[in-house]
Amino acid sequence: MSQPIPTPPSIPFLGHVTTIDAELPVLSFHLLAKQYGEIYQLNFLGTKVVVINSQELLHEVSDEKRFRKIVQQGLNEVRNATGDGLFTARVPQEKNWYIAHRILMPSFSAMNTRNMFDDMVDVISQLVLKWERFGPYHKINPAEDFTAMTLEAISFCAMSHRLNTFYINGVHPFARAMTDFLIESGKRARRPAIVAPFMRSTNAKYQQDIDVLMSFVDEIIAERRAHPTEKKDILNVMLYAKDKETGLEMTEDSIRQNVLTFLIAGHETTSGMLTFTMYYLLKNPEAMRKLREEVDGTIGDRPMTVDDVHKLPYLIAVLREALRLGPPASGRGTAPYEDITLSGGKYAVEKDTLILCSVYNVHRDTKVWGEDAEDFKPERMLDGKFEAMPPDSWQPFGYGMRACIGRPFAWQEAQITLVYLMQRFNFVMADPSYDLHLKQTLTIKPHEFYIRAILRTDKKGPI
Ligand code: MNH
Repeated sequence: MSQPIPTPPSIPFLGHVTTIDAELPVLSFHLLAKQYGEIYQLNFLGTKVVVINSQELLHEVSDEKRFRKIVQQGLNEVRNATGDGLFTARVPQEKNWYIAHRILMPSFSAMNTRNMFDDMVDVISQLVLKWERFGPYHKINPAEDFTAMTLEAISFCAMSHRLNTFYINGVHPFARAMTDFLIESGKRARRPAIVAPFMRSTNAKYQQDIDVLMSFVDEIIAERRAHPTEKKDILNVMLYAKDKETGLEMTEDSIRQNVLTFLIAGHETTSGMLTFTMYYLLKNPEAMRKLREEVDGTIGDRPMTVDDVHKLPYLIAVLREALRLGPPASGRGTAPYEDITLSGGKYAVEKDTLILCSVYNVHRDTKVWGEDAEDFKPERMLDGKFEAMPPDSWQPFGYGMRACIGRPFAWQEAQITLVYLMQRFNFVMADPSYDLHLKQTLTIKPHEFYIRAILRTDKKGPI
């Protein structure tokens, strides 16, 4: 016999809307997991949500025969701009996903990402130069600067379009509109439908932000149509490639929605990963020292090449461990096609029920990661230990056919960035007493975290 899924007390109509912190849902989900364990059930304005928090349960629902990705809540609102683009498409219903997926997968392969190495270095050098020029007394906001860099990288490497984020004052208008759009998308999902129409100025601002985003996208596409290039970048693939299975090209709308999808999905997450990495390295000087030693020993002063990417096991362990404790995409939604039970018949879940997989919590499952799960220890990702973990213990890039298409891109970009930074700088926290707190939009990243970058005098590094 199945037993009821634990559920916290709730209030009529709103259900658990007020149980979950509006600014930091991830933290509420985490605290509830500490109280209720591996599974609990919530109700948002009448919609049932089952939250799962353990590796065992995540492994159980990581099964494409029985479950598919669900675009719900904040992500559903993101569709107001990205429609049935890759990230927000409803599959299997929306056929554009299959066409775009088949056309674009090869462009994001590890092989093709290697071809973007020089363009990535171009962008990363701009960040390095900025930090060098501002000098050791300048308080750096790494989340902001990494966001500028990752946005520039996806725009330049995938679409050969320079936003020149490093050469304008403050945050780029596109990035600003995107952040506001994502935050408001999240809030909309929590607002009762009868309230929404009365939020006139909020709704007007929301539409304005969407217009800013779309007009940038249209500009990028128009520029390419006006000045065609031979370069086989991702924009050209979107504009001219045919799907081998159907012979169809991507529609104009599908191209716009996917350009925007890449700009959104391609930068928030990667900058979050880099910011978390910087935080955990600064909190763990021994890990920082080992990373520096590896970079000095393997690459030293010479410029990094694309082949170095495979020669830095400690660096990879650092990134994996940072993604474990700070997974920028802290959860994903899935649902069963049929009525099912979980945990060997223990819990019954009706078909189409939204299951929120809390990757943030699974990454802290003491059953698989041990009692020191909260500690940053890259060593647990080394020497085959990572590969020997139970399946789906670590899932920062999602699962199955809906998993991240940009993983090789993000991975290579982060590796080059860390190497370049280690070669040139020593880092300190601007406020040594800083302890991690988070900011959540669609993704999570360290909030109000500042550092200083001090040029190394022991080694020059390549100019
Ligand atoms: Mn990415 C899907 C995490 C970098 C483009 N990405 C996903 C999903 C996760 C994810 C998790 C699955 C979400 C879900 O199940 O609802 N992504 C990341 C992380 C990083 C990242 C942690 C960096 C670190 N992503 C990137 C980059 C790009 C990108 C870089 C683009 C260049 N991601 C996507 C796209 C999808 C996606 C597109 C949707 C794939 C699909 O469903 O077809």
